[in-house]
Amino acid sequence: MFDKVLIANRGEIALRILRACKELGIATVAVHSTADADAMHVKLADESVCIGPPAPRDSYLNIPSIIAACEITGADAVHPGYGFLSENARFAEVLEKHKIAFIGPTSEHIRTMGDKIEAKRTAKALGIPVVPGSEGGITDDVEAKRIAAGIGYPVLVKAAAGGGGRGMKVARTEDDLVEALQTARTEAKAAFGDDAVYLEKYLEKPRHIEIQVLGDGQGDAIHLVERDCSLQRRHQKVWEEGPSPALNTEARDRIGGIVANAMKKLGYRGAGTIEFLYENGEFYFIEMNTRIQVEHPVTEMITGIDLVNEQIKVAAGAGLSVKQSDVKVNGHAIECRVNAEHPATFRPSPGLVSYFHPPGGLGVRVDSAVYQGYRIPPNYDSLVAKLIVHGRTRNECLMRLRRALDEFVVDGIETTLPLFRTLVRNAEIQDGLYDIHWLEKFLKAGGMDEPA
Ligand code: MV4
Repeated sequence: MFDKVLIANRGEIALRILRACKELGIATVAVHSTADADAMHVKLADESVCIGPPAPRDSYLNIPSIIAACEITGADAVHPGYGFLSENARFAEVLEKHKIAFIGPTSEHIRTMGDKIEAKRTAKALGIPVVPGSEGGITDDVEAKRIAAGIGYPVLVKAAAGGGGRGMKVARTEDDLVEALQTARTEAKAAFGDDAVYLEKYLEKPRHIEIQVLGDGQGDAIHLVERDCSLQRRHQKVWEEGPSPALNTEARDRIGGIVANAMKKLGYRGAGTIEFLYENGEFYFIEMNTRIQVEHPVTEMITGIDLVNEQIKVAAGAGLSVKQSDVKVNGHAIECRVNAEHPATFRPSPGLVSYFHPPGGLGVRVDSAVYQGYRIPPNYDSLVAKLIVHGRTRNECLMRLRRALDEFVVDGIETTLPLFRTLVRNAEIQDGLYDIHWLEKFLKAGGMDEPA
């Protein structure tokens, strides 16, 4: 096992990783920017190193500074958390060269899944159902028209280097297509320095369902059922839950089995998420994330498995501590991402948290690095807290979530708590009847507007 882990992240996920390390008896090193000198992860770690100024590219994304922090402190492993360097293949490669363990998959698997065309090709070859589309990149318009005619309109043009929805264009006719290709290529080149694009059948009203996996890197892998992340705004997840209200046991076991087998064949190491669109009873692979995700506690609450603990163990060369037959769905969990934003306009609201009272009680978990008197810096994401609630049934979970949201007090800044108090009382949400467009339509229709 590792002696000392450097946590190359900040905020609640840095605390989450710290906790897993402490339970394993591993010493921790926090790294921080000058804006984060007062951050909770710095206070709780055994050691800390300042790695640069507030701008992420000068600190949390600065590979030489982080490697230097490893050398200075003698850390033998790095946990990248999510965001920042978590899916940077070069970072994983540099660590491999320095004989420092990267708590995540191989740099090769990160690179493959980072290229969306390559990821789709790989998924298909591993027996995972994919969205019908071009077999690879699209280079000329004539070929694009031929492929689109074969798929049938509407089609979606996506950037190979994209993900998270950037550089996507819908084409409903052949005329649209020429323009969509042009715009997508230009945007992809500007955003990612790579103008490769591909085509897919556009699914009109899918749900976003993702399967959690764990692999030991030696040919064993398991799935830990799904999370439904359909409730998003501008490609930012807002509410995640598991199991999905849209799946039955048969569909869950079928797709879970396919995914686990694929990860065994790939020899995948660590935690990963296979993202699907789900429409009319069918699953369509879109992307794979090769990191721990923000919403991982949903899975932890319904399976009882500590995902970060498993990540650390497999990175150290130990096997998984759970078998597929140990994975049982117990009840239901919902996560609300409480952001420092106005609940209707989503305008960021950083600043001093003058009062902070998180909820508690049976089935309530709050993952947060915020404390009373903490000043949320304007330089990073606006996550204040993840409220994760568990119940024996979805109804019990909703009931408990209503209570927990009413108990939660954050003063001094605006938060999205009022949005969740509205959502948890909405009939369609209560019935689990929502797709990937539900939340944006709800907001556009004035769902969060002040009464006149
Ligand atoms: C799609 C799609 C419809 N059809 N692909 C958006 C982010 C990226 N990860 C994939 N995305 C989508 N891909 C096909 N073939 C619709 C979306 C999409 C979406 C997906 C998941 C959650 C929210 C979304 C919001 C808008 C569009």
